[in-house]
Amino acid sequence: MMEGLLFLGFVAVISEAAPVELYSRDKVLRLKPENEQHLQFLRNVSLPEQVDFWKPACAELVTTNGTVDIRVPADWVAKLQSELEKIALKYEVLTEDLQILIENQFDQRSTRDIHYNYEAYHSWNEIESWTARIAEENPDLVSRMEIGKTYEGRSIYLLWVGNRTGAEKPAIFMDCGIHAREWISPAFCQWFVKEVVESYNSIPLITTLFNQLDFLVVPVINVDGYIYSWTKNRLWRKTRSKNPGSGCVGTDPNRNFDAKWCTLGSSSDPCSEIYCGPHVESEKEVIAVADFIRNHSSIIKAYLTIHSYSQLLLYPYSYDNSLPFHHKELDDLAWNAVEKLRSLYDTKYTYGPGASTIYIASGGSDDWAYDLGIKYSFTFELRDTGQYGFLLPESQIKPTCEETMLAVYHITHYVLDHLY
Ligand code: 0X9
Ligand code: ZN
Ligand code: ZN
Repeated sequence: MMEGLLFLGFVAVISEAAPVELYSRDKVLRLKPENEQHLQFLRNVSLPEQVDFWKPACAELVTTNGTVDIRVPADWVAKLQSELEKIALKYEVLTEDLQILIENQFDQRSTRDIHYNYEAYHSWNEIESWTARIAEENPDLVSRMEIGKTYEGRSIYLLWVGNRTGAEKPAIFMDCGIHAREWISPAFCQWFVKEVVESYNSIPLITTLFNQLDFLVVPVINVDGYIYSWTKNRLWRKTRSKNPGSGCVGTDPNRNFDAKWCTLGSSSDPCSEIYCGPHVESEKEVIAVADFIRNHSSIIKAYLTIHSYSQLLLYPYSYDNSLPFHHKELDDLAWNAVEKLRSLYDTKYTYGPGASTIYIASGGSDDWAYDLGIKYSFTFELRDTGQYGFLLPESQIKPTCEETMLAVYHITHYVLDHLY
């Protein structure tokens, strides 16, 4: 049976081709707006419709204190470059040909070994069968449950990881794959579960840890979007729900939570990358996660949500500039966590409240979880800082996951020492 499963997995892998050529000769530019005129330009019609914002995800979120990464369609590059020069808006070219970068990522996918390969990105089929297998192979430590279905009817799984002591234990909730194109995120959730399972049996410290708490891990929330990013458009972000009366598809799940929903830093335009949806929790994927957390809020002591890219560790609030009641404690904890992370490969993270560290954006899961009463609520933005962006090469999966583990373990130990 096992052999059969693995073989099927293999067949599925080799039949996966790179998505259609949407991005031939498109460039990714990093802009450095320095004044109001620059911001005006970026928010303005002088940008072609098809330009998309990588970081931040939308023109409305651009500020003067940061940089902006945008994708520019091939036939617009020359025109845009001359306009940028006219107003002296400085930029650098991050990517010369986006399609080549995308195709390289598909071509260079490492070959599977007989065991599961944690240093490769995996399709949803592979991840789904992995969730079944890891639970099957570790019946004492991992159980899989379905917490809901996606818009297109697929299962959203949660892995309940922890030694069954019989007693009710505090838990840390972690989700990955809210945004479809951030592939390193599901890869981290898989790495995390693997690491925990392996070290449970070999490292006494970890054994003790798992007698005291559980991890609740959702490897991919936005399954429909994730599949779409594998098959149709590598840079898809949102869900795949249809918007009545609009040709544009999808809602940004991280603008759809009940946290000052659809106010600042989100859009009511279904065509926007940061569309908040028709109402709070309109997305089945968001309901699934929010319902699960509400139903287990007495045991969930920390909420971690994994995104990419930018190398940030964010705590509330993002919905406005106010600071959470526990901001001093969260700030210290974040500082220590990024120090641990940096100790391995010297990867530098910035940390702080979302609004002042990245941008104001309402309707996010971290703010919602915090306001529900989960004190330790963090958003991770994993590697890199823009060289590859969402197209982080597979060769960076291992170091990224290893260093991130240190931060997550640090938070875990802290939470255990500060139960509330
Ligand atoms: O904008 C987001 O949703 C996150 N960045 S990403 O590039 N991965 O899309 C940041 C989320 C920070 N938290 C909130 N805005 N609540
Ligand atoms: Zn609805
Ligand atoms: Zn994201």
